[in-house]
Amino acid sequence: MRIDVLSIFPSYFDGLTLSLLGKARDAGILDLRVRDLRDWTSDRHRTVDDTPYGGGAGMVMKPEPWGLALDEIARPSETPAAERPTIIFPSPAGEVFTQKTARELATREHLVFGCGRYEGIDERVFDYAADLGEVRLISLGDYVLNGGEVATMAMVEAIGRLIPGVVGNPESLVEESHEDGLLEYPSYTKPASWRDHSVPDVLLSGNHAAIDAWRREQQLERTRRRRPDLLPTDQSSAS
Ligand code: JFH
Repeated sequence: MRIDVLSIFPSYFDGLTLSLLGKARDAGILDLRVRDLRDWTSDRHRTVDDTPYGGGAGMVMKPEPWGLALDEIARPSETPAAERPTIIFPSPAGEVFTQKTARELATREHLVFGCGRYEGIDERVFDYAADLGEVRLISLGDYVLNGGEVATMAMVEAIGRLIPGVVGNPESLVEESHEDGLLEYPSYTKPASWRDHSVPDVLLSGNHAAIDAWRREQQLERTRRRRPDLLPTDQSSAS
């Protein structure tokens, strides 16, 4: 998979090139390229923002650098049968990113992430990008960040670990693929007693049927308490 990131703060992404995703890159599974949007400016100040038409607070990202960058990065590939890229713009006004989104995006050959700053990007950039590929505006969650970089890092990490050969232990991904939409059961390791807190006896019993039943019960209980929105409602499980 190829992932291009466009940002005015490319050094934000230095952390992504470490550890898990670094291994995928070394193995040639993931080609991650982070580019500075200002490389597509031509004025002395490398300007990427301007005042909003219609007034209002803050600045908006100008379309021209985005257009030139997308022409170079998202243009149709030299490879004849290659897929068009999926072009993702993190946005507080986008569809919410979930594990389902990550699984879907992990099947794509080429992702381009456009990281906005200020109050966002001139709307025409999204229209133009739709001529080059599939455009997705995606929100990391219902809170406002200062720009698209942190959202892009979270998405690249969530997508990257789903690419075959990226996660060290493929068994953990097999387990996730059988996911039931419940929260995880609690995990413990040695010692069996620590600072007056002991590991539940059932986990030391060697009774695997009892362990499976206990874990399932824990998942249900934790989901009911912390994330009741994840449980099927009478409505969604009716008929
Ligand atoms: C981003 C920013 C918009 C104005 C609510 C009402 C008015 C500040 C680019 C993603 C998620 C982001 C995100 C993604 C890209 C950009 C800052 C945008 C407004 C806010 C103020 C610029 C933020 N999940 N949260 N935030 N900003 N809006």
